Amino acid sequence: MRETIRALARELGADDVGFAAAGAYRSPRSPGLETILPGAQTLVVLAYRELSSCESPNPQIAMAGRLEVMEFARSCNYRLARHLESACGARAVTVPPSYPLEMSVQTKGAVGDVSLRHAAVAAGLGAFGRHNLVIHPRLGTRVVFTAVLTDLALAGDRPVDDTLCTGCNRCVEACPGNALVQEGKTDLMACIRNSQPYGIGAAISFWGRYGAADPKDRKAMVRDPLFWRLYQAGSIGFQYFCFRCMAVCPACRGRA
Ligand code: B12
Repeated sequence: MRETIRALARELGADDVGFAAAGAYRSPRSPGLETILPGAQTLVVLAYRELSSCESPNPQIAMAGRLEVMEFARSCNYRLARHLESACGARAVTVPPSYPLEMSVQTKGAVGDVSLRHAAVAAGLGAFGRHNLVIHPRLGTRVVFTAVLTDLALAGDRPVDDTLCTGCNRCVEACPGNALVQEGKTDLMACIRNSQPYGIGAAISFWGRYGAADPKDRKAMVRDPLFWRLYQAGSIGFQYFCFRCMAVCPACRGRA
């Protein structure tokens, strides 16, 4: 059954598929899988190649590439989960590539209900690199993950044990926010400030200033490109303006 599921996911368009038994998924800061799907047994983790869009100096084009892969991956997630339910008699829930997320000041923004990096590592789809991203043995760092969580018990894949990161430090040097200086820990606020200039922080600050402004200044504020960007972000969702740590990573490039 494992190989049928793997073949279906590949047919749907996933570049790679791995299985992790629920017990092999270790993400200390994440909620237990049981709280997401009672009786959860297996994470089917899917990997998708990120396009060269992530190299584009044009932020709209770079983000469009991400939106495309997320839309594609979401559709595959749904189809795979449907198959697990209808053909295998299992219960299945989909794990989104990004939002919706639990969001609060305490979590410094947003925390995924399932850590897809830890899920990918547990499913044998890669290993952590210096940039705290997961490097896939063939796709390198340019890879986006999703998962389907199911109560179907399936054997897990073996974790990748070799170090895929070459330690070249290009990600650290290229990070415009200096968010990767400390090894093994991304400075989340430094990353977000730089990579999401029209994210929640910018919105809170804008609306705070708007509330305190007089009517004449308010008129000028809503004509400012900042407001137009914030408006657009409201319909797009999280919008990244930086892909540097992914784009500069030389690991496994050319093997895709
Ligand atoms: C929210 C989020 C962010 C937020 C984080 C905010 C926050 N408060 O956490 C911000 C905006 C910072 C962010 C940035 C980026 N993100 Co992001 N993000 C997510 C998201 C949606 C949830 C992450 C989360 O909450 N995890 C929960 C915590 C508990 O788990 P974790 O973050 O995976 O684990 C960390 C720690 O546990 C610790 N850790 C624990 N054990 C170990 C062991 C080792 C050896 C190491 C080194 C670290 C480590 O380090 C981990 C990595 O920082 C995930 C998707 C998902 N659902 O997982 C994508 C995701 C992690 N992001 C991704 C990407 C690509 C990015 C960016 C490159 C932005 C972009 N342009 O796409 C940057 C990279 C920053 C970096 N180099 O670290 C990809 C990573 C793919 C990959 N190849 O690994 C993911 C998996 C999305 C996806 N569907 O593929 N992200």
